[in-house]
Amino acid sequence: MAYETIITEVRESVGIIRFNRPKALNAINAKVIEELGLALEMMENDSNIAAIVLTGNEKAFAAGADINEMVGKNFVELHKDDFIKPWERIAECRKPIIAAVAGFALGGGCEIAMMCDFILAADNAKFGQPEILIGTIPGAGGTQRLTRLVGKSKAMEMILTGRMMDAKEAERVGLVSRVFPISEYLDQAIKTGKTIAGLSRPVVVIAREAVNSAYETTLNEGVMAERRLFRSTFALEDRREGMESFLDKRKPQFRNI
Ligand code: DAK
Repeated sequence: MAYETIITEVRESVGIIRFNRPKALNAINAKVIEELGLALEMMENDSNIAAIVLTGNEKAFAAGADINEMVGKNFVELHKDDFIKPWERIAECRKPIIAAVAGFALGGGCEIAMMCDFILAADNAKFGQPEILIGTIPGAGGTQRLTRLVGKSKAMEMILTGRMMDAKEAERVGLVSRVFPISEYLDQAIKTGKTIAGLSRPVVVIAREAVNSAYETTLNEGVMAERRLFRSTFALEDRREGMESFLDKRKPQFRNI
């Protein structure tokens, strides 16, 4: 399918979605969100795809929501249009999704990266929630996800000042899982996607659900949920194959059942 604002590609079992508004540093307008939703839907329904990489270009992952589109909006319109719902689509993705970030990931760009399962960054990446500098606050989960990821002090400082964080700092505080040279970050993200794609798909789904429950529950509830999910892997042939192949000293042949 041809899109206007994104480019999609499939490499083996990894779907790749690139933001493609380079002149506007990949600023995210309604069309981007619409097309991103369609591409995710298509990749979720494609049984050849087991993991997704979401990326931009070397200058920008995305420099935020498109300010041209937001400038004329008023309170009633935002309420009426339910502006937030289509953005949350990324957080609801049913397959593992990796953000591969180079350059600017600001405002809504940073928020979209944080909706992904994890973030791999290039060494030139810059993260920030600069909404305060244009008279507003994060609106796509930034005050919540950034705070959970990096803690109150760092999140509050960034959100109150609009300061950008470089890749090194982002890795140190846990916003980013790994940093690579700019020449490697995308290949590394795709390679990571392929690694995940080579594992048992139902077990990957169960593992994601267990980690994600850490955001929504008390520790005790989360540990109980993990226990139930752990037990559920014992209903899978892939669990038996994984353990037996280890004991047989051979590579597992997962069949996703
Ligand atoms: N929107 C529109 N255009 C943008 C843009 C943006 N966010 N960011 C950059 N551009 C455009 C610039 O206007 C410029 O266009 P031309 O003048 O060439 O036509 C072009 O990209 C290149 O930008 P610069 O000339 O400024 O490039 P520099 O390298 O000098 O600076 C920069 C790069 C990233 C530091 C700077 O462009 C910048 O500060 N950009 C704005 C960053 C920002 O404020 N981002 C936060 C936007 S607010 C919600 C969902 C999401 C959101 C809210 C609610 N709901 C679902 C409820 C999100 C809000 C936001 O993200």
